[in-house]
Amino acid sequence: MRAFIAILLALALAARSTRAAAPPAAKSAKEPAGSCPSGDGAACSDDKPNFKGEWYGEFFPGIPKIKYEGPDSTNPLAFRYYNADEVILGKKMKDWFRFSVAYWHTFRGDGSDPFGSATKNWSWEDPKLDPMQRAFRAMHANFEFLDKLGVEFWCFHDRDIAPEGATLEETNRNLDQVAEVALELQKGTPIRPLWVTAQLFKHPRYMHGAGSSPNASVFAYAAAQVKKCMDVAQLLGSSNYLFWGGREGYSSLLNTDMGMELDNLASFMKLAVDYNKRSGFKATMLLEPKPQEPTKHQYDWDVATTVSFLRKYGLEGEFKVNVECNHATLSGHSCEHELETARINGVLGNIDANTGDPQVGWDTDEFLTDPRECLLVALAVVRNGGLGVGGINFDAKLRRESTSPADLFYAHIAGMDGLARGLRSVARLIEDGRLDKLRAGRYASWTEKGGIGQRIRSGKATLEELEKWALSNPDPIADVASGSQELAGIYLDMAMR
Ligand code: XLS
Ligand code: NI
Ligand code: NI
Repeated sequence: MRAFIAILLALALAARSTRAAAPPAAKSAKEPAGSCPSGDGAACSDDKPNFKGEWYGEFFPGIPKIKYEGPDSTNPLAFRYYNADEVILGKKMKDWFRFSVAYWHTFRGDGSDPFGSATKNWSWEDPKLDPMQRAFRAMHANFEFLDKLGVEFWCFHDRDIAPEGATLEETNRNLDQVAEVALELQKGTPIRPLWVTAQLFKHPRYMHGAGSSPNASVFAYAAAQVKKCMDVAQLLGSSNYLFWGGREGYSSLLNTDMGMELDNLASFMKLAVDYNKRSGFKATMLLEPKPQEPTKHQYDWDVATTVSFLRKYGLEGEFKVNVECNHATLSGHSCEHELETARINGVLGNIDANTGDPQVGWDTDEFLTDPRECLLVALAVVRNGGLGVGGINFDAKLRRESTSPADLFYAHIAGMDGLARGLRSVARLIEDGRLDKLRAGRYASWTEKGGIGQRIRSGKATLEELEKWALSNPDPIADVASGSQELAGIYLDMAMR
């Protein structure tokens, strides 16, 4: 009877969640029966072994492991371009990208916005359960999702995985308990966190910032939170530790001592860098620039500003940057610009792959799927020789109106396929070679043997010498060639398929 009810529930859920595009429903009664959405966990308790008394069933019933089926596939629950183990430009696709799922958007995002409440009824967020039970369930859902999607990394804030308690001690205990579940679930799998970060922006204590707070006790509390978060990240084997300056910025300069706030923020970073070394964590430290939102001005405005901050405070070499495409456009740049700025400064460490909406002026965190943008992001990754221990995190969420569990799969498949398609285009572009040639050709006078360009680049030329050179040579106008930007565009277009 129990099993029968569970099957009915699963079927009802599968039907409700697949109205739009119909993924295959659970095939037989022998398969794990389903998602048991509403605290009726007991009904499913026979389906899979319990972990520490916690029930879990299948959160995505009817969704198979996502496979590569090639560009002609008409199955929306398959990859058309992403083929994890296929070697492109000397490296497996999965190693070029090191895709990662953002825990906060995918498992804790409820669709609420300033004008409306939650729209998603995820089975792991059953309101009848207490916050810790929900936290355990969400973690199980995460591992099922990663396994089915074929993704080996995930990113999280400490407060995404475990709720705050009444005291810091209790909060830390909550975090330890959920981390223990994650540790258990990752055993025997390649799944690890890509980066971990402390959420230093939601609680009202951080309303004026954390590391840049005008209040020293808030700084100290935030430092304690970072230490604990780094310990958890180390326990789970995260390769990177990230800072995004949620509220590190200001709303008005009238009441802000910007110099002091920046000095303090740098001390905050130094404490973390020091602990990273002493604790043996040895993660790659990342800083994620963003120009505004939630504050009017965020201190890590863009990559160039962030690099200048790091240099001013002697932190160069200690941090890389995490470029988020939607943040790039908010700062008035293209994602391509931010990636290139990071690359030429030797600090491109990770990418939060997402995009904004051309008509909406904030961080809408949409999945990046535009073929041209995807090509440019993939090109930046290839030019950088990969992302090392970094990767591509989907800091992106479903639209508020997308409420089916299957939508989480469609969104990630589209994001992964978009970049995979971009990478395939990059391979064609490089093989064709004409774009590289066009670009290099524009700088030929700098590399010409014995030419004035080489002399200048050697750093030995003087103004007097150059004056003499200019007086004894014809006007360079005869040498100034076309930039052929339109032709460059055609080469790019030809590679895009
Ligand atoms: C917000 C940021 C945030 C960071 C992690 O805009 O993108 O999600 O990636 O704190
Ligand atoms: Ni981000
Ligand atoms: Ni963002």
